[in-house]
Amino acid sequence: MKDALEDFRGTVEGGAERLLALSEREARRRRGGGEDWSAKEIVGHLIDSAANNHRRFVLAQLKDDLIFEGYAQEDWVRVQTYADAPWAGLVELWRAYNLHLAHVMASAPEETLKRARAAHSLDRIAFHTVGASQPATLEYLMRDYIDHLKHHLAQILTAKAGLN
Ligand code: NI
Repeated sequence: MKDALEDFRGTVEGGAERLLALSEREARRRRGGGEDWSAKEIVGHLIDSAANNHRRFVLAQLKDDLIFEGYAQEDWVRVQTYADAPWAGLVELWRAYNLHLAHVMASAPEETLKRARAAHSLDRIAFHTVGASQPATLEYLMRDYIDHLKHHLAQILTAKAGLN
């Protein structure tokens, strides 16, 4: 987990720098294609993911199972009108929230991270799901959170490269 966290901090710091290079106009532009969130809405979605997983990362250390509710992702983005929020503020919140989550992840004891939990909802809420009949770990949930973040970050940064 230690290596993953070093890499994660680098992704967040480097990602924030590259995101801030987008203009307000670029950040508002809908990308078209299958998923039509703008960069602002994708970062908003990642802030929602951070908030929901923050709770999970703490609660997982206070109970035996890994059973958590999902959340209505599209509705969360719509209700918060991320498209109207200033870009630099969203990126700063995303950066700071994730650096705190890196701290939370680093603070979790190794034996808590690795403990196999038979009862979990990762067959429904994970980015890369775990079958309901297989045990899951908190470390898996944390790594999965990082994979989800990288997936959406790449969507924004790849789209930007394609704009010029
Ligand atoms: Ni997502």
